Amino acid sequence: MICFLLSLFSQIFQSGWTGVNERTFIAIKPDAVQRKLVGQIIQRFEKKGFKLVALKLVQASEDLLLDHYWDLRNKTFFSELIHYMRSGPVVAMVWQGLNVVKTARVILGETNPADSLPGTIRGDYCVDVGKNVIHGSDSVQSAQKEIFLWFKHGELQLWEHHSTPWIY
Ligand code: DAT
Ligand code: MG
Repeated sequence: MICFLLSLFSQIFQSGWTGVNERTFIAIKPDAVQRKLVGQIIQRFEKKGFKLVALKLVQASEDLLLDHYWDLRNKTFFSELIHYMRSGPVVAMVWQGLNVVKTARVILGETNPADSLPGTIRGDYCVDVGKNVIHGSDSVQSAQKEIFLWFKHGELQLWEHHSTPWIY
């Protein structure tokens, strides 16, 4: 119990940092994995200057997805969304950097690809809101919850980005 509380505190504390240590949860969805878009999507975050602190290929369980999308449980598309997210592996990632939560949402584009500008991931790679290739946390608080849901404490890497002084 004490170990669990210490682990929980440590996770929340680390992922709750702001400034250059802000973190967000990004998931490349099953359609993008199938369509071989993983490399191009990761490259956009790397080129921007954000730091990758965790990455894994996951076949998400129904329980994990119910927790992840709990706020949407009463939406008409909810069961379709869970089915889609279980249709293949997902690339789960944590990215870190200044304003990463907000900036990642800009990089993603709007929820509906039809509203997403060219140059954004959803604007460039998809057409259907039900297959919109990528997830990004919508707030620092959601990011904390989602990182805790998808990753164990030891799966987040603390490392120094050699180009940090050239980015900040
Ligand atoms: P976002 O993923 O941009 O944060 P969201 O949290 O409102 O958007 O919804 C989660 C996912 O649910 C979204 O990426 C795609 C799906 N979705 C949202 N609105 C939908 C709709 N009207 N029809 C079908 N799927 C929808
Ligand atoms: Mg959302």
